[in-house]
Amino acid sequence: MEREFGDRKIQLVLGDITEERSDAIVNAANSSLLGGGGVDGAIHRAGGPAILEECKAIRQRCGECPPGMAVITTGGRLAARYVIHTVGPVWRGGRAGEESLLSSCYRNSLRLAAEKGLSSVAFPSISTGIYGFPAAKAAPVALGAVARFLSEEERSPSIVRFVLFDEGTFHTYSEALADL
Ligand code: AR6
Repeated sequence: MEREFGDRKIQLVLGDITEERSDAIVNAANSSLLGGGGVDGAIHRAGGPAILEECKAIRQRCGECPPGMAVITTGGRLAARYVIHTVGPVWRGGRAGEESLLSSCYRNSLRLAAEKGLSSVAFPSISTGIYGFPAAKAAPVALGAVARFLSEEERSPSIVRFVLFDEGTFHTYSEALADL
């Protein structure tokens, strides 16, 4: 499933993001940047200790990473050259600015990719696992933020791929992409 936005496109695939060959993959991290469960644990396991070392150095230099923000490190042993770590909002019922923070995650991650001149980036579905953001609400926010960035920013990556881990999430994103 894919949709074009000028000469850029958004693709949706079902799969494991640690196997992605995009220039960068995005991690759904937490503010500590020191690892966790879900996709975060899988990325650190697959990419090895070099990723955590850089995260620790960023922590020492800049402190915690607040929700909505993003930082970039090496991809370590991953096929992807970089990992962009972004911190999604914890779902608190929808009236605590969750949608706007989620949108910032995608925008700030893509801004880092654009600054590095990357041409492909892969995202998981940020916040819809342990952080409890309903996928049906997250999908249009995620896809809308990426589509806006691809349409408006001249130096944006040419391909953004969402690598979705389960069929339910893939289906939800497919419907939201068709409706965008
Ligand atoms: N590839 C792609 N997607 C995956 C993978 C994978 N290998 N593994 C899980 N997912 P979550 P969050 C999906 O919980 O909600 C961590 O402890 C998963 O099915 O990883 O943002 C962090 O340290 C779901 O659809 O991230 C934070 O503390 C999506 O990725 C907290 O979890 C996101 O689920 C962040 O929670």
